[in-house]
Amino acid sequence: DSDKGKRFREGKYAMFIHWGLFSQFANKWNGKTYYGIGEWMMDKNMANLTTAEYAPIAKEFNPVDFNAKAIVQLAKNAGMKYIIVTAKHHDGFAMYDSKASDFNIVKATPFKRDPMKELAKACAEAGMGFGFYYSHNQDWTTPYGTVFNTKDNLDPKSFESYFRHKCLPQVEEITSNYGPIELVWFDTPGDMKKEYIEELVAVVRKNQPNAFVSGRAGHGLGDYNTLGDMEIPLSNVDGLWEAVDVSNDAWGYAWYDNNWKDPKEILRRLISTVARGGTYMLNIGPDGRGNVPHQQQKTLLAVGEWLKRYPDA
Ligand code: FUL
Repeated sequence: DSDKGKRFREGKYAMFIHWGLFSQFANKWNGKTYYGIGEWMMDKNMANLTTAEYAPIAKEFNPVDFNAKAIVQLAKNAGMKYIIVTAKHHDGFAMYDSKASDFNIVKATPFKRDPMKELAKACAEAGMGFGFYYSHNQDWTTPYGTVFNTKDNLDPKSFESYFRHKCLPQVEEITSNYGPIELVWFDTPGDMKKEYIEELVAVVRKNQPNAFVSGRAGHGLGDYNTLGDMEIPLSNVDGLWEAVDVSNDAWGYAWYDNNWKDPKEILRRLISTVARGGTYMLNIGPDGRGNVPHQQQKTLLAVGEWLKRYPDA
């Protein structure tokens, strides 16, 4: 009965935050809207952008409305027990002050603040758990001249370089500089070799002995399993597991996405998950100015009101 993964095991309800450069695009580029998951904006099925086309938007990314305390308060009022936020998604852009890569929010944007520091602090003050999403395998941009891109460049030499100079040092950073964290949510391991993942997991164990590692780290090296994106199981699931879900249709902010689920539907999905022994992590997607869509806040708060009627549940 250790403290390891305690909030995951006992809390059962968490906030997921997808926020990054992609939020500034909001699924639109050069006047055209691309429908789909906005954090995949660079992908060939979306706007199909090169690094040279994608990266300059950093100069416009200035989320002055971002308010860490308000987000933590929202999570708290929603009944959630911890927050997992995108430190770096597949686009390779670090949402924190990274020494390992200048392609980050402090060095590459007019904003210049480290919002992850602010969130970590606000969480600590509010007794809210905190942790990071980190895309370890996919990184579609790199500051080292060559483009590491799992979709069309699987050169082992470039992967090794990306891993040594960016991925591993960044996982050191996010597990060393933000206080105690609940978990590191690695994602989409693809064909990544087991030895690499073992190294990453070792860094998490060394710096954060009480943190969980997500099942999507790969090669069965995580502490629990995550179901498919937006999947709520229709039958029982064994072991420690989690469902990850959205309140509209996507993770990252999309200007047009108003397909909001009714709070009752979210409650049904939350209850189905928890009743089968799982943990439910519900996403919010702040926009390019750092605002959480109004309807997303309303949904979370409505669910939170219902949960307050059952304080011991
Ligand atoms: C996926 C990612 O590729 C999506 O962009 C998103 O982050 C989701 C939670 O995991 O597999």
